[in-house]
Amino acid sequence: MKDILTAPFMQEMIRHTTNMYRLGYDERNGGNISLMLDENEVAEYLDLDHIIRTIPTGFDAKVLAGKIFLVTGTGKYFKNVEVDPETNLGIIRIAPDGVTAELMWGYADGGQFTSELPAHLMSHIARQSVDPANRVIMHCHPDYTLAMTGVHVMDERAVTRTLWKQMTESIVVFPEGVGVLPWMVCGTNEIGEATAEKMKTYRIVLWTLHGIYGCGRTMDEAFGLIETVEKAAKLFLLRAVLPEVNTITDEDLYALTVRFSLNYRKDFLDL
Ligand code: 2HA
Ligand code: ZN
Repeated sequence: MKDILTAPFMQEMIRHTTNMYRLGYDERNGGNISLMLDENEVAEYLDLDHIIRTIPTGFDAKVLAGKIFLVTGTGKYFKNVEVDPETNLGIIRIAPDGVTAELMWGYADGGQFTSELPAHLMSHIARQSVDPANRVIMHCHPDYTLAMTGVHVMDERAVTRTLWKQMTESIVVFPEGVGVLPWMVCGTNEIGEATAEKMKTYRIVLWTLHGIYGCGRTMDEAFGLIETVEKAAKLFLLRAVLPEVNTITDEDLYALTVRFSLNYRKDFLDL
């Protein structure tokens, strides 16, 4: 067996949690990430028959039975993942009954996965239905995005248009736009279901006055979506109190969709 701390998926998780903490996206125990792992890859590092203990998932995730995830721990700080991955992260496999998670590694202090596991697993199910290659669900609390959700009309078309018009890259990175949820109690199946529903259409979902969800085939894709939204939200706030002199028009946005062959959200442009 190889040392799991050297596994590429582990290194990637450590790099992202560390980087996101340094960026200020994940204060205290804020944020959570789940990464779907390949069983054959995991088998190089762990005995697949060895289950440390079982933990209730909190809802029926039967369609994910047998799937293995590397997940950040509840109450754990992203800044500490680097120094103690085995306490702050865990590897779980969804049992055949769908309501049990089998702990295969980690949560070494007796802990468990993030309280947002329902939102993660439901989002994985939703993304798998539209993109079987999706492996990552990532949640965090970046400053400018949160500030924007407090001062902007939280309507998907309006928010998307504002983000698209802040900088040229926005529509190229998220041509489908961004999903939006009103303020809701977090850590519940309700917010999980609402997030997953949005994830069928969008790879980014904003939780008003809480944070952002991103997904992707890779950690880079999920993180890249989040940092691009965060940058556009920052530009929106930097420009908010200044007179507008130059703008990106709807015709300009359309020209970008042609140049980059984007499958964009047509009804979000006024042409
Ligand atoms: O894990 O971010 O939404 C802490 C949170 C809950
Ligand atoms: Zn959160």
